[in-house]
Amino acid sequence: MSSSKNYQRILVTSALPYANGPIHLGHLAGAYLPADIYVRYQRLKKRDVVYICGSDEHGVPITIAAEKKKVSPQAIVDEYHLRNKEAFYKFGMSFDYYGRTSSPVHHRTSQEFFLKLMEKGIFKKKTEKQLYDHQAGMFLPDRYVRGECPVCGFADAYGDQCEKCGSSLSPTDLKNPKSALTGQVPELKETMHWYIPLGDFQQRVEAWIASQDDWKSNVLGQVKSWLNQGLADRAVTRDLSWGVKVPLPNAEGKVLYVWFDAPIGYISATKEWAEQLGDPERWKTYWQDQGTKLVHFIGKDNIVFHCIMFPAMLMAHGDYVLPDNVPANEFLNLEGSKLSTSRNYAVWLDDYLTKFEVDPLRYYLATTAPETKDSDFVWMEYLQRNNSELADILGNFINRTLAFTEKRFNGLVPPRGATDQLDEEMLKTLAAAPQVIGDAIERYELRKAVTLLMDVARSANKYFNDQMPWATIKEQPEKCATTLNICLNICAHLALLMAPVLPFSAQKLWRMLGLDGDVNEQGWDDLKIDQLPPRHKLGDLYILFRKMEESEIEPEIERLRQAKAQLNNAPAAPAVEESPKISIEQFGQVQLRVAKVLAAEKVAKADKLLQLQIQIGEETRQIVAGIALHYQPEEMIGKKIIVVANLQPATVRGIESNGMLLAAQDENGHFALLGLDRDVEAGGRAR
Ligand code: B3M
Ligand code: ZN
Repeated sequence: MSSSKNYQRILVTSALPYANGPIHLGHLAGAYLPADIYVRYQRLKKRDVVYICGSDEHGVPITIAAEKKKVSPQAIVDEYHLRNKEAFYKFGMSFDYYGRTSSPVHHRTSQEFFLKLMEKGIFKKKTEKQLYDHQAGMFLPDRYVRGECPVCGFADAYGDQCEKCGSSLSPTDLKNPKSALTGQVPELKETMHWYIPLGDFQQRVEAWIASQDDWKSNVLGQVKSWLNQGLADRAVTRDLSWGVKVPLPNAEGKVLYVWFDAPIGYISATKEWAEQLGDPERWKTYWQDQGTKLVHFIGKDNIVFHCIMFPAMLMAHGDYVLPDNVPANEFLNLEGSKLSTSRNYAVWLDDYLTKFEVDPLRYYLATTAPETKDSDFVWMEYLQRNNSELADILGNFINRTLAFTEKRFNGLVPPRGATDQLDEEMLKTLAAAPQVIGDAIERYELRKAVTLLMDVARSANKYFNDQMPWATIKEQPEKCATTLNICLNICAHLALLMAPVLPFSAQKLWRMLGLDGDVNEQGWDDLKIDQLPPRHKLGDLYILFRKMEESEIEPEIERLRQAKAQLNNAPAAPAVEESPKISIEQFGQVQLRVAKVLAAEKVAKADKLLQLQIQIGEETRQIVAGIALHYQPEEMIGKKIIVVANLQPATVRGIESNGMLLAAQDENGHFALLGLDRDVEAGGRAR
């Protein structure tokens, strides 16, 4: 294992997805596929590895989803727990155990954890005023309140977190809070809760973080900025009816905060796994013996909980190991826009699986994993990667090798004779591949690992071309036999090397090579260069990676385009190619000018309109602009904007408008004014 510590076993977790909706590609690319590739590799390395995941079934995200659908929280989690578990397995996620936080073992485990911390005197009990919705008759924790983020000003932040800037918040931090249930402005009411004083752990967490020299910089960056702000008390209980009950008398109506119980879900799921094995104490080795390498795979929005809050809880408890690494990923966008579950702008895994194959998706997601920055899922790229890499490089090499053997050697592995320089080079590349690919996986660099895998297939194709077996078969049959012997053994190696990323195709290839058993149970370093001995009989030949047609993905692209258009509340912007081209002269007829806003006011009875007085050079004029939902009159004054100055005058709501300002719209329909990146006099021409 690359980490300098001497570990004897590995415990891998993927974030427990909320069982309040289906799994989409963003989830897979962040916390699931990377973990699965890592775990599959570790199993092939014959390491003792356990992979844990499960449904997060508590918290406000669940109850809000239930309220929306007008069903009970239990009904919501029952539905999505099963649905997500099934979709994950179809996608090849090789969890050793997929638990759920509604299980009795989990409730007991998190209550015991809470009591232990309480007995150790860790918690502070505080009575504070919290937001209360009289109409709904309940307190409004976490996502039950929305309002303006005090850090970045985002208008629609949640009571527990701002999705825009990532800040972790308390409901009372929000400006202009509104109840997510009734839309009412909440009132303040006193309530008592248990708090973990994270400040008491600041030094220990800091020292622990400082000793992590192999963590990803995006993770360390976030953690350090949290630590720099200073850690505050954080409530670990909530006034809610859904969740793990606070195990104390006089705690009616109080449950554990979901971010207190959910990470303990990793522990309870490991307990259930051990029980299922018939070795109920076994979980302890994984959680309590310092020889365990604990790795949490998560998305970036969960960093603070996995790198500060949960470690502090584990430190406070005292019996547990701390994570060795938290290789959090950034976000995956979709066709250039942010994924959004609530707005149905996503590709859902279970829907994908009804139409397409698993491995091409695993491959494309691995090549575009948002390891160091946000990345983008683009259907056309998915198709190209499938066709030009999986089919044309990897698939092609396998197919030409097997087809040639079938035709010229009756499907029997030919013997290897004397080798030349090209043969030796190829064999050397092949012998080195497990180590270089493995090192990349150990470092959580999966994009790199996949590139290295494809490089082996590229070299193999080049080797095939350079050795020209179709020509040597006539004059140098022995050389031809040697070439094919090597190519076939490359195929056996490729099956193994691709197994972590492409487990289904790897196994198909294993069969096509006439090999028994499961490629996923081989040893990463055990394949011999003569894995396929002379006269070994190959299996039946199939096409491993089918080329896809654009027509197959067009409906998907169209659906997303429409979803985007709906978000904008306007017809879809037509693709640029669809508009007729104009000449530079035609464009020159449009007079674009820099203008300075002198005055601005709202237009009565037209909530979208602002009436602006603008200055263009010496001239002052008036325009009416539909930006009032996004800009306040005060903030417009003094701004330099770009206007179309020679537009025919128009009358809007009885007000004359002499020109038009330019603004762009994002996927949520919000305007951004076009401006200047350095100051230019009002009147200046833009072109
Ligand atoms: N359910 C948040 C999420 O799905 C949360 C993760 C829990 S991991 C212990 O983003
Ligand atoms: Zn914010």
